[in-house]
Amino acid sequence: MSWRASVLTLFPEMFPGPLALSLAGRALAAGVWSLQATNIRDFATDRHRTVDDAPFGGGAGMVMRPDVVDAAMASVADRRPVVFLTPRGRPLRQADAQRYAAGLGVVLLCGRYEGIDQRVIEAHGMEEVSIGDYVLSGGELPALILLDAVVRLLPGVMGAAESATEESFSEQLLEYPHYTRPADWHGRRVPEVLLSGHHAAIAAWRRAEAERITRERRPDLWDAYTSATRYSDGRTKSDEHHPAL
Ligand code: 9D3
Repeated sequence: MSWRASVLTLFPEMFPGPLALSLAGRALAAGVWSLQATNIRDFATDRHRTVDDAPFGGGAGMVMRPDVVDAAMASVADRRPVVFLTPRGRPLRQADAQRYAAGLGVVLLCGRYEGIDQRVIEAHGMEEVSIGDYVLSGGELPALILLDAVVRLLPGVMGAAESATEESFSEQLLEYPHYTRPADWHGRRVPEVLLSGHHAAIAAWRRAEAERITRERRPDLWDAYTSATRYSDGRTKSDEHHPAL
């Protein structure tokens, strides 16, 4: 059996969307994974196909009904983890993508409105996941992003060359700058060391640049890196507290 994604959404036409045009789309056509988008509204029971209602306790906005979401869940649920995409979830990490890729697949629940009744979240032991601290209009684009992050990790989706590059310090740091021909573009020269053919010097320059960019842009990643690794000058974080005499 291949890796299976089921998506519960009020906008099933958004799937596979842009994924069909990429690496993930080729893998989908090749049968490496499968995608099933289910319209939650198909599980409403009233004449108007209502999926939401006013919040108990009052307040603005509407809440998705637990009975409708549960019926949609029952139509797909098996032993796969259920991920509810929500702005209040834990931030999605590469480690989560790796964990999902190693399993049978995922059931992705996309919220709309203010949220989903808490009881159905708890009843199904859902993992609540966010893709970052900005406000979107629903969980569908986050679901597509999660799928893109996971599917590229499935066996046979990416070439060995690309997957092999994610190792050692490079996976903990932002990328160093890249250059290609021409060596002089509108008077902007490629850094001389990259033209030198001196492989050790090139590797050292790239690592120093990756460290500089990470320190400037992502103090959170820099802290994690310096707690675990050697700087390009060979010192460690603990050397800062025990300077050489
Ligand atoms: C007034 C409180 N809002 C929370 C910030 C309510 C709300 C806003 C937007 C509830 C849902 C949404 C729609 N967003 C998602 O469903 C969503 C999301 C996001 O907005 N940002 C980052 N990750 C995600 S995952 C799902």
